[in-house]
Amino acid sequence: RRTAVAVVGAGPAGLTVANLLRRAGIPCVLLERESRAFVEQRPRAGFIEEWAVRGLEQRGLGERLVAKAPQHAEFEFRFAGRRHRFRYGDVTGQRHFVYPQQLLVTDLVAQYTDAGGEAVFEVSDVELHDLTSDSPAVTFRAGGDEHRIDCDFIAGCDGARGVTQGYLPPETTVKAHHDYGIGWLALLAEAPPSADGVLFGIHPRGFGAHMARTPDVTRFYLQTAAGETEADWPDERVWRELQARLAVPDGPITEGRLIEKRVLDMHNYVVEPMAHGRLYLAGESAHLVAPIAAKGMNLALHDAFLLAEAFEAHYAGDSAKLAGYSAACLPLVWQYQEFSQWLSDIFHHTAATGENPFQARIAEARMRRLLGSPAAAAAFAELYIGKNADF
Ligand code: RFL
Repeated sequence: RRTAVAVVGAGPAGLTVANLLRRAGIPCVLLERESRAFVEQRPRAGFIEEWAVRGLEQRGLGERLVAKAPQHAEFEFRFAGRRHRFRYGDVTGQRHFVYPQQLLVTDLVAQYTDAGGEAVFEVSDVELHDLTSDSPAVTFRAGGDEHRIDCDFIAGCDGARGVTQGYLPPETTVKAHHDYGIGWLALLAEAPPSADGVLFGIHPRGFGAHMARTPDVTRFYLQTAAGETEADWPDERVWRELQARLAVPDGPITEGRLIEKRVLDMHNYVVEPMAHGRLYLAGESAHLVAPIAAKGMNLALHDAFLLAEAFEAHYAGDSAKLAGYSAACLPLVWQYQEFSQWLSDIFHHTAATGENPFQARIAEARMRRLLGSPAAAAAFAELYIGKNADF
């Protein structure tokens, strides 16, 4: 069997690439390890930046998202027992769209398959072949049989635990990485939101956050010490810490049944370049950014837009964009990595660590500057809402 582009992974990156290829009339096959039902229910991200929403909309992929997603243009820091409203929409004119990732994935799967796109779910043993030849191939197992697809290109969109990144040769690839040395306990509670949006609690006991998701379900995060697991966090401790870290005199957190409790390992990486031969990586297969600033899915969409455009240009006779694909993606990747790290220093370093308060005082100084200086606030807002400057 032959196609133009084999796309490995049906997350936001792979589904966007596959939809855009389909729309441009470029044949492709989408391969996904999980079932369709599984990917349509996997809860992860929720905040999509306005430029990414408009990018989906302009490409005919954002209609339901724009119609349904609530928009946020402000959040609240809770610091030293007080509320500090931060209205980034006023400064930037842009907003976040709050749309759970599984809804975006559901929309993108439907649009792709309704348009006759070919997808194979529940594949295993994906292997890539002949990447530096003109005709690479993907082999895999599905439905008990072995399959082979010969193609022109492979889009590696299989996320942080996929296989395609492993095909970048170590001699020509650099993997930059950073470990935050802490964890986040990611929680979903069957509880109505306690505020209309995002609350970031900056507290000597560690970071805590609240994110309104739907009228009945709220996401929370708690900073945990390195090595702690879910077993260290019985429900009673979770609620005690959330109430303490997000405390203000007049606003207790509404509690409810915890339906997700998962420690996230807080680390980042970037592989450079994001391509080898006929293989091009997009999304978390190429770069992982811990969910501190809610950047991961936005970057996955950015890559996907650029990769689809580069494939289209190639089939129209111009290969320059494919050659420049990795270099075009990486500047935004590094801006978002840098911003996440800067924010991490504020979020996590106020936690009392041992006897030396140096980092905590630095973090407090940054907080006061952010809240007291309009210039500092504007610079922060620009990065928080994302790609609206040429950096
Ligand atoms: P995905 O979504 O992981 O999709 C990869 C797909 O590839 C499949 N796969 C394979 N398929 C075939 N063969 C193999 N060998 C395969 N191995 C894997 C997987 O099953 C999967 O379907 O990667 P992609 O497309 O790059 O998208 C990245 C985003 O999912 C990710 O960046 C975000 O979820 C990160 N993130 C957030 N990003 C935001 O922009 N805003 C947020 O608010 C936000 N919140 C979050 C988040 C991530 C979280 N977790 C779980 C780490 C909140 C959380 C809790």
